Amino acid sequence: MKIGITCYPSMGGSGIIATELGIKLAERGHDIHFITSNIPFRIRKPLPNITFHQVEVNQYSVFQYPPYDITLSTKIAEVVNEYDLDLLHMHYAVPHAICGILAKHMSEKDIKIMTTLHGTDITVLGYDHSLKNAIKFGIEGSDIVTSVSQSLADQTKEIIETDKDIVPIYNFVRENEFPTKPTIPTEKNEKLKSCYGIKPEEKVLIHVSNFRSVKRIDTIVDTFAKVHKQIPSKLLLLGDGPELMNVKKQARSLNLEDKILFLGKQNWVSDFYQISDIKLLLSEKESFGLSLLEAMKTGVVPIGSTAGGIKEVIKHNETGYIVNVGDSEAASKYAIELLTKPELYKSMQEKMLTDVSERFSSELITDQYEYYYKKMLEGYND
Ligand code: GMT
Repeated sequence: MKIGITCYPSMGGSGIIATELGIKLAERGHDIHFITSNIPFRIRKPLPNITFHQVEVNQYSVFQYPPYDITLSTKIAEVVNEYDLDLLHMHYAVPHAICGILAKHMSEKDIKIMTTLHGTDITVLGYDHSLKNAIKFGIEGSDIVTSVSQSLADQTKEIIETDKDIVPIYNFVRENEFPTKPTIPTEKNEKLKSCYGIKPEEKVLIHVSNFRSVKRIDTIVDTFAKVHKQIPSKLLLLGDGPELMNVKKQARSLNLEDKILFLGKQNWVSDFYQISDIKLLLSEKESFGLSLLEAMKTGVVPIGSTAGGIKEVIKHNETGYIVNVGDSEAASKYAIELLTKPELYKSMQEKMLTDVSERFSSELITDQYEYYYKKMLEGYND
């Protein structure tokens, strides 16, 4: 198939999934055309069957706001015609689903459109009155709509007030990108720990995000403060965003500045998971939590919150733990239990690795997308 993919190409999870899916599909022989504002950051080298088409927004001085949406739609229509694409896969409802529909009208082809909803496009932007109707239009005008969890599908129907069928297809990681860490500490991992001033006997907790308020990093720091009182440990915080300064302030007020390592944005997080013991994701909104899956595939046991799709990724008491939003008491209790009972940690880790390979394998998820592409081309939903 000849497939056009549009996504935000920077570091967010939606762009990562769009890119990883494009790579998997290209490996299966499909012709993949990324139509984006930049080369997606996970594409590190030229790959057969992948072409990148850059959307360059006109900065004409009359424009108070550069018209990304219009330029993108025009570019998509051009690529559809030039390469005779079979379908478009738009990631993130705003504005991409709407641009897909606009491009279809501009092109000479009755092209099929799949839209994948990723989370904040619904759970944050869906509450914005100035966008809600446009999101509904994008969803209802797409041939197939998928969401990254059942929870997001349910929330979409409620928030956007639509009866459109929404097919949940979980996120995945490409297995080679997140190798499972060896059970015995390796020289390489010990060296990395020492580079960051982490002593061999110290346990490592990790959180990776865009530091927005929905991530509730305050609860992560509170959890760590409680763990640190009982266990020699460090907390790795990877990422950057609006809450960073508040988190630093909180760390200072708890006298934990030298125990919490603020590592900023990192392109390749896999190495940090290799040296981590526990992954924390305690958000108040989270449609899936791709970073959970990345950690779990590496063998890092997760503690998540009850928000959105996290409950679908972690099986409480089996493959990790789930706590209420804001409950640092419960999160620290579970973390201490895991870090002081190696047998418990090991058995949970084993179940987690099996579950990840069974429910979230890159082959399984790519099969699901391929299945719905084919259905769409056969006229499903006409
Ligand atoms: O976390 C964000 O706000 C970024 C957003 C994105 O577009 O990258 O993440 C959303 O999509 C990811 C990929 O499907 C999901 O794993 C994240 O859970 C989701 N974020 C939220 O729902 C808050």
